[in-house]
Amino acid sequence: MRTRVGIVGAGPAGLMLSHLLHRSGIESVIVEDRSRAHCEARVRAGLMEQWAADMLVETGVGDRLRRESMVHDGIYLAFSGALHHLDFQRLVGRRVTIYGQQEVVKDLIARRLEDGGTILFDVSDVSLHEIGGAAPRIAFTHDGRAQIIECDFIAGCDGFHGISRESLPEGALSIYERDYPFGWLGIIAEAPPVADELIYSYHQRGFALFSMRSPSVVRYYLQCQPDENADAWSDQEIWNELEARLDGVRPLPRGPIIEKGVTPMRSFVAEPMRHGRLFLAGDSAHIVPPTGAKGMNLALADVRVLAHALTLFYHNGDTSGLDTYSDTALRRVWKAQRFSWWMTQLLHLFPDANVFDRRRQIAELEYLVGSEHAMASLAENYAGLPVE
Ligand code: FAS
Ligand code: PHB
Repeated sequence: MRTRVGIVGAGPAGLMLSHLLHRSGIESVIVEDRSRAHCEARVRAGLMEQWAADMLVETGVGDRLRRESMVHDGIYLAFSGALHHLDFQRLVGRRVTIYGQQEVVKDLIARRLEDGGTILFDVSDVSLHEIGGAAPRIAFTHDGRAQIIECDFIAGCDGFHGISRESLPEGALSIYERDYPFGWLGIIAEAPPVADELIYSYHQRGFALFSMRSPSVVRYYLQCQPDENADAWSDQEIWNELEARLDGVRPLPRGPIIEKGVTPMRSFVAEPMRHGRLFLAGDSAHIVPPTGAKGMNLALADVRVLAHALTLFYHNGDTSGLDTYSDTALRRVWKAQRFSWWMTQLLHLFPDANVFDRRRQIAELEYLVGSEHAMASLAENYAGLPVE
């Protein structure tokens, strides 16, 4: 097979890149090692920065988002038994959108296929070749047959555990990382929301987060051990613990828990994000702890820059965008890394923390909800810094 841009991975990064390239008349092929059903059912992100939701609408894949998403003016912080609202709309004139990542994936897959795009699901044995040369290739097996995609460029959008980053030679990458001594036990439940917007709770029993997916489906997270066994928790125990940590909030409306799982917490950046004809985008190059709700938004920001760079190249023979892609993407990545680390260290209990650290966290939260400037800084980072 021959195409212009070979894309590995049908997550938000790969699908949005293929969609944006199509709008510029640039052909691409996506290879994905899971089934369509699996990609469309995978529960992940839930919060979109304003520019990201606007991009879906402006590029013609926002009809369902507009009908079914929830737009929030801000978030709540809960600590010391009280709830504090941060009004992003008032503070920085921006809002956030609640729309499940799997809904974004569903909309993009449907649109790519409607537009005649090629997405090969259920591939295996994917490997990359000649990424340093003029004619990179993607080798893989599909329908039991070995196949090759010859292309001009490869976009590695295959997530943290993908093969793109792994396919780089020893020493090609500088790695910056921090693992956190805790994880998140996340649930999806069929129950009405306990509040009209998200609640981030600092509590001496550990962090808790209330989020939602619709007026009848809620998402909660509990700080837990990094190797916590989600199945060891009964639904009752989860609801009781959530109620304890979300004190200051009215009793939680309970309902059947339909999905639960534990997410590790890490900060990770691999630099540079370009190697010859291979461009890394999204979780294949960087991971943030989900406390700042930045993961999917960063993936979309990367491919917005990459699509623009490839359009400059194919339309004007101008390589400046490709040559500056890594630096441009990493400027936003590091700001999101700082914000996500800051939200994580502010709201979680660290095993080695002492009473001084706990009082300092409370003092920082009290400063935050008492200062317009501090709230505005959180608001602009959370709702999304301006895209370049
Ligand atoms: P993805 O991992 O989504 O997609 C990569 C794709 O590549 C997958 O479909 C995978 O199957 C495929 N693939 C992997 N290896 C392959 C191979 N060898 N060959 C072919 N295909 C391959 N982010 C937020 O912004 N807000 C949140 O609220 C939020 N909550 C989160 C909650 C949880 C529980 C988790 C785990 C993450 C959360 N994130 C959140 C982060 C998350 O959304 C990621 O940042 C996002 O999925 C990144 O998108 P991609 O880079 O496209 O990678
Ligand atoms: C979610 O809705 O899944 C969600 C929201 C905010 C976060 C993390 C996850 O910080």
